[in-house]
Amino acid sequence: ESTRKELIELLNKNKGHISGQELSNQLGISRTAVWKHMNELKKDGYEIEAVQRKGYKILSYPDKISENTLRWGLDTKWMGNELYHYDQVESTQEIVHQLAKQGKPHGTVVIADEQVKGKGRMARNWDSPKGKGIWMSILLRPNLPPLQAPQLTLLAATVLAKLIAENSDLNPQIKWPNDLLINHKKVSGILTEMQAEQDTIQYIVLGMGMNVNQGEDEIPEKIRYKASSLKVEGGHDWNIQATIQHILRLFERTYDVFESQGFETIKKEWEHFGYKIGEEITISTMKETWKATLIGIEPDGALRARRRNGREEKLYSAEIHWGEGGYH
Ligand code: BTX
Repeated sequence: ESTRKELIELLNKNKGHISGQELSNQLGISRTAVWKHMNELKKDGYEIEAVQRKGYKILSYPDKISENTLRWGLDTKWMGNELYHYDQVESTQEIVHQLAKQGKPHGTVVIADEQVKGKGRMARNWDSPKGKGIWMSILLRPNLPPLQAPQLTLLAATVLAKLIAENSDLNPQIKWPNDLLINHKKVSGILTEMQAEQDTIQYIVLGMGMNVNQGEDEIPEKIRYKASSLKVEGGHDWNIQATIQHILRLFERTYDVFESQGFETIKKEWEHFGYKIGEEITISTMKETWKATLIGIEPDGALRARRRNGREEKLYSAEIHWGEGGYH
């Protein structure tokens, strides 16, 4: 198992072909053993080219997502340098919390094909069916005061919205603070969990869930009226593996901009995708529910809304809904 992993890594590192002899030297196994491993890889769906006197080269990876396939061609600086993939987990959030406590670095990523106890906010659940979406958590160790942590949620939402807008005709919108909607239905949610001590953030676990290839009947009936997937809205399947890599790249780039220039650039992008900006909605806080017009977000990421009596308020935590019967 570990030889196989090393073998894939060697093949990965090499842009051209790598000879059987070289592989046998580096791995400390016989050339026959190398050859046997190659056959195993082919059986698993790797397409491997063997050229006389030049050696082996991976032409393509199996469809099945794995740590190797995710790392292949991932040209990021810090995002996903440590990357873990699981077939099934309770929640990727919990795994990243554990990894954080073990001291894993900023940019550590955990991805699962399926979550059996996917978490939403406030102990709600997040439906994460096998192989149908992106269920991923990222460990961040930002140098920020805890009060600014919500900016990272907005940043993540902006990244996902940009990704969809750049790769389809769909029109993603961000519902403050953390939902991504297409045609008024939720396709993605973000869960930011913070471990802080007094005025420093120890770490943040940023969870992103995105419904990708569910057909309409694969979305739980209970939430079908308000939830959707990229496939349902766009009419075709997406390559989950490529999309994950794309998110990691775009996230890294956006985060680097955020780190060097502050929230201002992100704020503009967020507002470009902002849902119901300028429209009247209903806001619920712990204390009350009221009608308001959404104005936009503040330089620190808080929501700005205007009451019917004209008074403006700045909100750090609230639920927004609209239409009959509410929504969340
Ligand atoms: P949220 O609390 O805003 O949304 C949860 C609510 O959304 C649920 O109560 C339900 O009504 C609805 N819902 C549940 N599943 C889905 C779904 N697949 N698509 C659309 N609507 C749904 C949003 O919480 C934050 C979700 C974060 C999920 C990621 S996945 C990776 C990481 N691991 C983990 O356990 N959570 C995060």
